[in-house]
Amino acid sequence: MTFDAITIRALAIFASASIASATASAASVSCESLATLALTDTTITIAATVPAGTFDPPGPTPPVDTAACRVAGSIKPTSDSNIQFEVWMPLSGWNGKFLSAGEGGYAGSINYGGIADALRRGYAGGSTDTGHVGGTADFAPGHPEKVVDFGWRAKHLQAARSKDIITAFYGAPIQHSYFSSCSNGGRQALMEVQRFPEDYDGVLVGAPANDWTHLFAGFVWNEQALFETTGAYVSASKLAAVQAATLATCDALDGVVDGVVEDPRKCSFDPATLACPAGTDGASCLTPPQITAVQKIMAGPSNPRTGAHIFPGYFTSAAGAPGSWPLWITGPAVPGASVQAFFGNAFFGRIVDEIPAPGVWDYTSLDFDADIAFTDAKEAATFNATNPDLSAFRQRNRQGRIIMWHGWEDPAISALSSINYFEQMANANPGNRSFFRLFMAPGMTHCGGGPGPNAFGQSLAQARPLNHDPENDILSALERWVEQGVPPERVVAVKYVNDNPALGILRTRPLCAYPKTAVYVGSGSTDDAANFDCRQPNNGRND
Ligand SMILES: [Ca+2]
Repeated sequence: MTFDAITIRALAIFASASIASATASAASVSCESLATLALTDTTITIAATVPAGTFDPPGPTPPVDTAACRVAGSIKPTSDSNIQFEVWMPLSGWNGKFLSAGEGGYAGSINYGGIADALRRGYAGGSTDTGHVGGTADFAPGHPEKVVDFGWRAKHLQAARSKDIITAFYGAPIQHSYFSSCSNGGRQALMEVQRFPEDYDGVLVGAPANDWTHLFAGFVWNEQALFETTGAYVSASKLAAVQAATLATCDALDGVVDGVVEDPRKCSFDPATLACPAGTDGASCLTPPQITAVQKIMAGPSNPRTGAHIFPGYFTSAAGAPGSWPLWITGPAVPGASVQAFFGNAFFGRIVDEIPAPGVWDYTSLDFDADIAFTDAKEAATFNATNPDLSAFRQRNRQGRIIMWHGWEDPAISALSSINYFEQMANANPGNRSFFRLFMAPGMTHCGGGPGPNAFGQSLAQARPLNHDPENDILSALERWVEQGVPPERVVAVKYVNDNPALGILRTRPLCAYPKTAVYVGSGSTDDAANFDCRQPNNGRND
């Protein structure tokens, strides 16, 4: 045993956590020796040193550029389970911490991009396929245990085994564990907090799909709105007109004409103002069935018998942007082709109704009364992470901290869903401001993108290069909150020219801890975050 290793062991036992964190940065055993680690229900399949730049993940993800020990394994909590997971540990410069990635959509593959991001920040990083292969719901019919693995079990077991492996490799305790992800990954983060409050010290929750059954009902609601009535489909050119008309009505309400609506709840845009002259059609006007379709999408689904709202609708100030409504909501001019319709049809067809063959389920069959009740009774306990009682996470030995963020113009998961959950949580958790904060991003679409400032370190790809400043990097802000007790009041977001960091910064703007919003102070450039304050809205809660 080297002097360094002895020092590490001694510090782990006797010294403060912060000193150990700074010192325990190198391995205490060989990477390859981890192949024989005995872990519950787990088989280690790979334990190998990976030199920087030599592992090229499938798809567009670039090679992992940090030298690391790669451990892969399979966890089988049931006879039908096969949860593949990986944990990668930097060979040098470990920051003493674990950062789990999440997996978007229907998951089904290891998130190597998220692992690479964690390694670049000095973390041990991990991910799981959540128990099935491929980003569809094809795994589900006849495999209820695999559905549970995807719903919540895999992420917990991945966290537990990853911690076991990291501790064995470095021979030192993990100082802090974090989770950062978006969309289904945001749902995973809230699920972990609600079911397994000891798994993470801090979670970064992006645009969560946490009200899963109702969100997916909304996907089919939009499909019906666009395709059940002849001529209701809304083309991309018409959506560009909807966006322009929305901005003409509402852009200036926040005091700055910048193509972004700071709080779209204050914008009352009526698509009927774009009506084509009676009996005509055109590229930038709406026919009566199209007006009805846009109104339905803006309203969101409701129960036809009781009128009860099922899920919030969508805003329109970025409706024409390429990655916005045309991708997620309207899609090509056939049913089942938008991203929402793909996800919605697969959920109700393959998971709820367990139809053995894909593509059979009829989207027109969904009834927003009995079918939603049936779906909730069968699936909500597995998929929904909507429990507002976070007292176990808030009151754990080391108080847990949550930062949630959401793009106001999200075309996949309505931003109002996160606000609804935040308000429910606030009512259920007195003192919530001490452990849970929400940051809304005006003009941002799903997990990034859109006309608003949309890069604030929510993933390393959406951070300023090599910048780990908690003032403009939201993961660093979470670390500072957990480790130093400094709550985040604002995080400066960047809008790059054409969303390309290589082309330079167009604008910076603070994202404010909800319900505060960014207000222009009245002098200086409106492209500079320094000229904005975070202020309480006149009618907002003052906490
Ligand atoms: Ca504006």
